[in-house]
Amino acid sequence: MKTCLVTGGLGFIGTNFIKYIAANRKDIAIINVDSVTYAANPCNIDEKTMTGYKFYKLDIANNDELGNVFNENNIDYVVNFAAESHVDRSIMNPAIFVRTNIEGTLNLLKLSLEHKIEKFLQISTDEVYGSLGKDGLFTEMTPLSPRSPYSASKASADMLVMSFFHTYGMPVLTTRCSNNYGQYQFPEKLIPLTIINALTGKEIPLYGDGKNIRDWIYVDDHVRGVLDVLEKGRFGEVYNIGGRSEMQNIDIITLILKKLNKPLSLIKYVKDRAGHDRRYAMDFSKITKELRFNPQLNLNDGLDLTISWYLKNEDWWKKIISGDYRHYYKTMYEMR
Ligand code: NAD
Ligand code: TDX
Repeated sequence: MKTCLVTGGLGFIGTNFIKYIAANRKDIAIINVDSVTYAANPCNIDEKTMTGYKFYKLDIANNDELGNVFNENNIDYVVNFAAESHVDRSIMNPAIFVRTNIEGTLNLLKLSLEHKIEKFLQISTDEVYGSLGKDGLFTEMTPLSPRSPYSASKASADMLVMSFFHTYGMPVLTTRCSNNYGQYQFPEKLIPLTIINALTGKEIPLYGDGKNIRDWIYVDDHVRGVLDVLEKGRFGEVYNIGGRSEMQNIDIITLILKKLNKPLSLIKYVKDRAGHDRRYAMDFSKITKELRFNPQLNLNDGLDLTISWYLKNEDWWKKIISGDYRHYYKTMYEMR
């Protein structure tokens, strides 16, 4: 039996990772550390269905509190999902991104080193590579060139992680993934925002000319890739994970509206995001060759599953749009 400390396990991808482990790896017990920000949902995880599960509500940047978690448990693996994750918010308030994404990661690294954990996996993003033009793909060799406060904080964390490998010989791994979508995603991100606005008859703000491109991956595929890297990855290596599903924002919104049988007149072109990265696209041949990873779901089928989840789980998102965190559902366009 291994014990895995997952941070940010009440957020979108962390939730899906924990559920995947619970369903597929009876030999891994989960300790979930999450400070429960607006992006978390304590109802996501049903503790009764999980063997050996423990939850701690705390900030990963808090040395004493996180230190207690390491002292109280025999931790084998650390997987760091916890982050401030929304680019628009980083433009308005970068300081919290530095605190959680950089200082929090450093704290986690120091404690992991002190407690000689077996593996440390940092969950990073394609955004650390910057922005692509019409052609080309990001490889693991692409120089880091972050352009938003969010991606700068994630790139800094990645470099700290690598520094612990080179300086202290710590057993670290890094994954960098493209844009995720699927169940449990907070509706500040493009796909759930589009679905929920369409269902509630609200305008869908489309930034700039709407032709920015993202490479979409269904969250189940991402978490499978994360587990592959945790179990079989080589220390000190970075693994790109992508969906092989590039699409312009205007096209993805149009597709969702058509699937929901809603009018395209809901789309509202608005002022562009500052420093808006034009295109992300991943070369993930390394993880495919080394670990035999490939995404299984195409974008069309993944969107069908996602839409049907949001249709079936109205309670989940209605609590967000009308509850304590409703002001976070206001799009950044409405806030600026
Ligand atoms: P999310 O915003 O949905 O969830 C983040 C979680 O971290 C929340 O539960 C929040 O409460 C928790 N958290 C925030 N600050 C914390 C702190 N100081 N201490 C403890 N917990 C804290 O994010 P997500 O979309 O699930 O992303 C998870 C990770 O994956 C992030 O590191 C992100 O950079 C990375 N990533 C996300 C995407 C994507 O498309 N969403 C793509 C690639 C990489
Ligand atoms: O209202 C919107 N209108 C719009 O046109 C929103 C919220 C977004 N957009 C555009 C901006 C992007 O080009 O849609 C695209 C996707 O935007 P987001 O959902 O905000 O994601 P992005 O900025 O691409 O970053 C995401 O993927 C990489 C995650 O938020 C990051 O955590 C991850 O690292």
